[in-house]
Amino acid sequence: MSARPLPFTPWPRELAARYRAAGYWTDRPMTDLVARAADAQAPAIFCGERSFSYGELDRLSTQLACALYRRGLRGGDTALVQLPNVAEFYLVFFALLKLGAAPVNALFSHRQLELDAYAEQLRPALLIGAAAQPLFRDGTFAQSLRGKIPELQLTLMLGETDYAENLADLLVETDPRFPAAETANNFAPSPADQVAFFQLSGGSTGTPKLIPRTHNDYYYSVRGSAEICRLNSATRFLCALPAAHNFPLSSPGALGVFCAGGAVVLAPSPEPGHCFRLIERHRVTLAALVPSAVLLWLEAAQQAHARAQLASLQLLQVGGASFAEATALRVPAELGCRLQQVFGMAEGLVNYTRLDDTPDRLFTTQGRPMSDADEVRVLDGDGRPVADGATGLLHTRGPYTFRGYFQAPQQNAQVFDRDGFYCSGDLVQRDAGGYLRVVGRVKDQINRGGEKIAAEEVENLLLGHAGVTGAALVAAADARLGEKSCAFLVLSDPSLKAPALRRYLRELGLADYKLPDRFRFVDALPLTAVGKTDKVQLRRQLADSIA
Ligand code: AMP
Ligand code: DBH
Repeated sequence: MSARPLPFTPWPRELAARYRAAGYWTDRPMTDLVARAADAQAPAIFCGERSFSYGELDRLSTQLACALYRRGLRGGDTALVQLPNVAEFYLVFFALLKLGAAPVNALFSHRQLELDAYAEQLRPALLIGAAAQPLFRDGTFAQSLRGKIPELQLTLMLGETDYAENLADLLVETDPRFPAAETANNFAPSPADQVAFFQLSGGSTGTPKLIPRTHNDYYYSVRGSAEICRLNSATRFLCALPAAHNFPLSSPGALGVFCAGGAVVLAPSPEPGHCFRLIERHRVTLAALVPSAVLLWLEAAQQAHARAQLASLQLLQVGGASFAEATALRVPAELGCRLQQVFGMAEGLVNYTRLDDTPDRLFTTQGRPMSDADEVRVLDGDGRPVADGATGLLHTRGPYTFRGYFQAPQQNAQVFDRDGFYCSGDLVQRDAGGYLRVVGRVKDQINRGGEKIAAEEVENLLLGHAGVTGAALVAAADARLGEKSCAFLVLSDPSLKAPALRRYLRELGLADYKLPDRFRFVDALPLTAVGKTDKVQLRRQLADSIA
């Protein structure tokens, strides 16, 4: 039975042929990562007191795929998944890939609003959540989703609830009428040139966007990244950022580690106390952090005993937000490991400093593209290339950069140029060697310690409040997070105060990290010559008032 393929924007035929001929696209599904592991006995995942070998990862994900199949899930279906940093995240991911069902993995910090938006776009047949997430403590939200999404047939929760089957039970479920080996003959991964799963965009528009990623393109980004980072079977990777995020999933992330036969050590968060203990216990060699978490680690490593816990750590990758040179310099000196800067995006392109780069490049650039086939153009506002070293907008296309957001023709028309290059909205400078420096952005987004906030999404919600007549969300510099958010508001109800507005947003179901850190109440918002909110002026006002 062949599944109905999920819609996505394909690469042009000539480019696809070139990517295949060059060996970037291998036409193999990502399930090979577990189904064809070199050493089935080797450990793949450490999660609390549990560990899983490659063989177990393969067997349990097949078993789960069979249990889902028995419950009616089929290839071509989609799934909305929200799990914390636990082994089940990968078991579910591979189970769904084996079935040919495409998940979107929401971040654990996402709430109703984000999950609703993903569900409305994907129409999932399956919802997997965690009882530990406040949203799923009772069945209200799951039920409301079922009401809105008739396609939703099956809800599973990690942990005990009184309204859904426990995911853990399905992992060990056997049914003599449907042996796993036979059941598994009924399904297969989607073809490698089709959608494997959906990645999340940080976004700059009113609704969060989904990024279709194919087996071919994502698998290549993972393989290429693992090679650049020289991963091998001795690699022990600490996954302390949200497991679903593109960085710890694929740059090279957990999937890169599986590619190399190493092991992933899961941490619930980047909190240094716990992470340092895990590093010591599992002899972790590689970790990935956002800049704000590096500051916490540097602080903690001032203690000699804490610093000693890091002895096995060889490489610290830092990315997701701009990383100050002064902090970068402290990494080798104070954490005793090498630094790698990573500038990536869930849409595709990932840049790395290389392990043998000169200190100048290592500390002052965000690296160069992973692949020789990545095409990067740095253009001025009129679409003309700028000189090396000058600031311009990053445009890119390549073997693992997507060609269109899921069902978003208007947005796609804006962010892709005639040649199919994606404009990320980042302002960069490129040197003669192709190394990029990220110096700013034009997209209407706040990068709060690596967590991206689309200004328009929050502004629209604020404007939905009866007492608000004008709203603009802008970034304010912050020593710890890099940026925090400030909402400039024009009120029709002058009695409105910040706590009530925060409560209002939270009750709408907005993720906490998107709640404005500050509010400023003004008589009117400044306008540009064409009548748009003048955010440049608002940011300047804010900087002046803070200084
Ligand atoms: P997203 O689209 O949510 O995957 O976020 C990707 C964006 O994060 C990029 O377009 C950049 O704006 C930002 N970003 C990622 N890595 C870095 C970095 N190393 N330095 C500065 N900005 C970064
Ligand atoms: O911020 C990002 O989205 C990001 C950062 C580093 C990313 O997607 C990646 C590496 O792959």
